[in-house]
Amino acid sequence: MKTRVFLVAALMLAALSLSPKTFAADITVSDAWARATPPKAKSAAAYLGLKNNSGEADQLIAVKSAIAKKTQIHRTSMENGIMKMGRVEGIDVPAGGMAMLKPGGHHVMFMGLKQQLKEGSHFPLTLVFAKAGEVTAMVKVMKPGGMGHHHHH
Ligand SMILES: [Cu+2]
Repeated sequence: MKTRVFLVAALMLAALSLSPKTFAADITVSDAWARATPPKAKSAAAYLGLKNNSGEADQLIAVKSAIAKKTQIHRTSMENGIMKMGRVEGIDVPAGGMAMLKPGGHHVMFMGLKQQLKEGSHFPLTLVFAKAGEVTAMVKVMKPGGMGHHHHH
């Protein structure tokens, strides 16, 4: 009898672990852009909007790209009037809601750039979500703007 109960439990677990795929959270990426860099820049940042079309909260948990040695999720914040930034574990995307990565807030950080980001070019960026899995977006490289400098700490 014990074996049968165990088997039923195992089947239920199997069904549960399949459900994230069956009911995949649908994430839409909008306006992905990065600022053009000077020829020998070591780092760059990208910004984008995330829309969660599902009824389940999701979270951006990792970012991947081929343009840099390291690609991380960062957040810029003001501390005693000084702009700082650091790595964050993830960004929540509420059910039916949005998350914005924009200058002065969350951004995707490329460290150890392998190539110059030239205005008008595009590169792929893979976003990894806790529930929706991997979503690849094309990032458009825009004119270097007048936004403030990034300071590493
Ligand atoms: Cu950063």
